[in-house]
Amino acid sequence: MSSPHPPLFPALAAAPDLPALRFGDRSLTYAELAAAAGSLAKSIGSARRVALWATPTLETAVGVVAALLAGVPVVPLNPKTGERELGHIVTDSAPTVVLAAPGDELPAALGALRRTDITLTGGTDSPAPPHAEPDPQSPALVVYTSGTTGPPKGAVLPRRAIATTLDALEDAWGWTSDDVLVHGLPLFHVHGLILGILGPLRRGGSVRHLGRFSVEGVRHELDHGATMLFGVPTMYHRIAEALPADPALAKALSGARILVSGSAALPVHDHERIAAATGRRVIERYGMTETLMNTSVRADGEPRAGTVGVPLRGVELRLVDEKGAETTDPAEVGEIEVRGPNLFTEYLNRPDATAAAFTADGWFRTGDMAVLDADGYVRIVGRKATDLIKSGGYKIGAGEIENALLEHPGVREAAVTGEPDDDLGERIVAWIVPTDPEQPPTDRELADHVAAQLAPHKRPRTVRHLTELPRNDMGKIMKRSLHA
Ligand code: MCA
Ligand code: AMP
Repeated sequence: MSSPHPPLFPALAAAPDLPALRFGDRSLTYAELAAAAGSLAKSIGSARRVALWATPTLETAVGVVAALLAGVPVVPLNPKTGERELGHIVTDSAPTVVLAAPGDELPAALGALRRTDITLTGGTDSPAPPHAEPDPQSPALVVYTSGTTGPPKGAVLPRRAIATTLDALEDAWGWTSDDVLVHGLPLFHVHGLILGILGPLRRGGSVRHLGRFSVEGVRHELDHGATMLFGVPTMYHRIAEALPADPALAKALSGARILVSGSAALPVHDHERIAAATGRRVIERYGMTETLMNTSVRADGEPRAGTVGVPLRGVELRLVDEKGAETTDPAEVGEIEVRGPNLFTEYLNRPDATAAAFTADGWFRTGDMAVLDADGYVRIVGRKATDLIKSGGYKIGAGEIENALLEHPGVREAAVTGEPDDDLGERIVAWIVPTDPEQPPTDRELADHVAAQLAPHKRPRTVRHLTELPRNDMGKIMKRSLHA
């Protein structure tokens, strides 16, 4: 079947013998990936939407490529998602099939879906992609992301957004088929899955996934041919902490072509410690689930600590004041708005939220506050909503945690805030008024409750007890006075 649109992954057909994916001691060449994903694509071709049990394994990578080849939108699921959150995502996205590695046990919330095992052998028939490349506007992935209140929303990402963002990063980073990426990011978010798996595959290069992040794993892969590292600031913080006692780590990092950080702000202190020990400057890029990548320091540009670089090719970026007018003085703090082919199309089933996210002329409101250096470098200074917490690179809405805490019988009132944390960037703090002050729930009980309902990374790391929450005359909780 011929198609007027170029394929997302030309290397599947063009570079059969080159390595594509490696997870631990299991790997696939492009020909093997084309065969495995191609045959899976045939078996899911009629599905309306598929869910993907996104463990940090080779199967997840094959599953997402198969769905993309089939032109079936795929919803990556965090396998640690708790009952309530998983129930919401499945009801909201209504997949008909769930893709999982053979032997993976799936929770009851997925029981009604047809299960298709992801196998790594493709059978003997044609390894070529079975379907023509779909329309670039058609949905590729639905990725769930937290807001300040309510359950997570599904951002619908079209194929053109993925192609655009990955090609803009090729331009900014000089990313080629010779690059070998190493990372240990989770595979149910944009950073780990789209940049970290689909990125190398679009370039015809390769990726080695660590299964889970470790400083030792990074050192080993950079010592054995890896050229690029992707990580969230927590990972770079752990690298910076390990460097003084680990000269081999410094040597491995100094040999990398490019070290990239994103998902949250990289503290200047960690940036400088890594630069001092390795002679290499970590490059920061700035993105969002809804927009994919917006800006980056360029590989051939000046790596300026504390900035996220300049707008990527094809991305329009401006700062606006509270009234939505473009700031005339770029040195003044304003909200970042972006426009371009890298953007999502909508929040699934949420026309209200979609409409609220865009201006009348199509700019997306990021909620991130920034200033511009005179030469256009973007400096993010904070977020508009204090109720969005970034912990370990994960975006977490205070409201969803408050709702989960309020369901615990030992909690009468609850407020959730983020506090600075050297390792996580921000740590989740729960302020609670116990139902029975004589017998308050333990911190562990509350953390387990949130982990079981929502996800482990949303659990409070600190719990503080109060006799009442500070409220204004309207009864609204005054979060800013909590920390005071
Ligand atoms: C601990 N655990 C629990 C509990 N306590 N499980 C259940 N109940 C509990 N009460 C488990 C955890 O599940 C985990 O299991 C282990 O204990 C340790 O977890 P944790 O303490 O959370 O680990 P951590 O040290 O906090 O993790 C740091 C991290 C992680 C590795 C940096 O935060 C991470 O992977 N962050 C990446 C986030 C990311 O990719 N964001 C991208 C989205 P186990 O050990 O088995 O796992 S942002 C994005 O995509 C945009 C577009 C962008 O710009 O990039
Ligand atoms: P998410 O919705 O999980 O995709 O997270 C997107 C948010 O992460 C953005 O709106 C920013 O607040 C933050 N973010 C991503 N990259 C960076 C970065 N390099 N520096 C500062 N914040 C970042």
